[in-house]
Amino acid sequence: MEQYLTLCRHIMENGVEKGDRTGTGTKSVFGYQMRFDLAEGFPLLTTKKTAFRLVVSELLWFIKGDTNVKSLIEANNHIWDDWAFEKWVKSDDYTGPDMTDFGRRAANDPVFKAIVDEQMEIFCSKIVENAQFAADFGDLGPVYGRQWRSWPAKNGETIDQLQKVIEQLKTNPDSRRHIITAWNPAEVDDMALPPCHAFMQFYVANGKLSCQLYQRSADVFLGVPFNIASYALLTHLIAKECDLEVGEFVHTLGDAHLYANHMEQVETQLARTPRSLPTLSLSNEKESIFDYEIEDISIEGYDPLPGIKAPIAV
Ligand code: UFP
Repeated sequence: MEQYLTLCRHIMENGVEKGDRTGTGTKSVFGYQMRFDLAEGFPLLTTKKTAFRLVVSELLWFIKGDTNVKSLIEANNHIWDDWAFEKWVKSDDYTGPDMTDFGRRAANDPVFKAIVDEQMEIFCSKIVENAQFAADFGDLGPVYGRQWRSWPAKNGETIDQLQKVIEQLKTNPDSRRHIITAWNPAEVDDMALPPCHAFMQFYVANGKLSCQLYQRSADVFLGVPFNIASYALLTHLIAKECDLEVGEFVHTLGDAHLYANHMEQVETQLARTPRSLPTLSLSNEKESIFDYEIEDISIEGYDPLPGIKAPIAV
């Protein structure tokens, strides 16, 4: 995972200071590419403990076409909570303490953070216990799952991009049209967060499946380690279904940034030495990518350095 540390160093040294939507401030570069040979091991960051179980439950959630945080919360995955929570606290149904700009305020104020945490707990219990509340406030809009599996087409029909790509990889591997796009201009405004990992292409050569991702916006400290692992896993799952070996994951970034409040954490990480990569273990019983459950996917030989906490910019 030297590639990842090189990216962090590159932004530290060459990034320009740039304002951003969240008001946090970033150091940013535009246009950057990393390549990971998936045969060399599974690219899960070793210089910081990265929660692979969250990668798995989120990816399976995308693959199933789900866009509601309910099933993620039930899998004890809270990475999308903030975006659903934001919708709730901005609605007329919300009657608790003022949550304006809660992400940034919580990052700077531990007393306020405790109040946010309390409201978040209430929110998560309501999502799990109350189906109507989950329908009203758990859905993130037409995000990844919807675009991958049921992109709205003409006459009310939908396009299953993932299924189509898998079929094409099996029947016409040389095609240069193995594309899945989550960036749907007609629906971007209805999404809780417009897709960051927006456009992917698959490629088959010498019996190996490679994947390239275009990520328009990359929170390099918090988001990117997850994004790398997620697409590496997706490539493995599709390769297995198509009877191919894994090739490379090519990660192309648009606005690649380090948030101003992640700098110390990045320095900590850069002072660490990467360890050997883990390997992925997949259940042999699943025929199709659509049949996987969380327990079918695990990582072996993962011995990372300790986790490093950092505030997320909402
Ligand atoms: N972000 C990622 N990876 C993701 C994801 C979000 O890095 O998978 F969902 C970060 C990028 C950016 C923020 O810092 O979230 C999205 O903000 P914006 O829409 O303004 O680019």
